[in-house]
Amino acid sequence: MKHLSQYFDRESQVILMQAVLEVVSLAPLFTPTMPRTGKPFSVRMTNCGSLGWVSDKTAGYRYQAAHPETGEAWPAIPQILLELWSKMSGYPGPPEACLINVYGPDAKMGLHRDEDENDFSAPVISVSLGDTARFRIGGPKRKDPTRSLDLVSGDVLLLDGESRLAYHGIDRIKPGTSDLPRGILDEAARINLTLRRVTLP
Ligand code: MD6
Ligand code: FE
Repeated sequence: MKHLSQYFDRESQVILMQAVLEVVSLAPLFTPTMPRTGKPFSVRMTNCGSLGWVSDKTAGYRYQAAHPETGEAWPAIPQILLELWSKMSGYPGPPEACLINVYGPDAKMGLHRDEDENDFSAPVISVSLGDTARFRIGGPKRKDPTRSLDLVSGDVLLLDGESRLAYHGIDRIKPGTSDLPRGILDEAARINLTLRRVTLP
């Protein structure tokens, strides 16, 4: 795992937030639900890229080319994120999916692995914006010991190699820890962007 503390400066964070707002205006946030139980996530989501990650009660976790509510194609991945991927990924092809997770002050994300992709040789790269989050990461088994770190606005996290399939999650948000303007997303305490390659090149 690579944790690049404050990789994006304030100016770049503002550019990223504006890009997120533009994506959200074209591809509205939706609330995914858990496979089988239909329990709603506490995080709201949208995507950009040729594929987007979605989940619902009947069809479960998957990638698809269309927004689950509007049926429209996802907007393009912003240039600044394509540049991050080409600098950091070491992967011979562009990312296909950028999942946008929007956390309110009480939202969390349970321990999970990013394992819905067909190509695990590509890293998963994330960018955090807004309030600080307590991130937990363990090993390849759910019961492996974990350690925690804070993800601060502007941080980049890269999971590759052994960490690519490690269990991880967000225990809690620390509300009010960032003054980054959220624009129309005024209820958004924190936003996390994850860039992923889904299919083999
Ligand atoms: C989050 N992040 O930071 C949740 N997954 O809100 C993730 O689930 C994640 O940050 C894979 C790689 C990097 C991540
Ligand atoms: Fe993840």
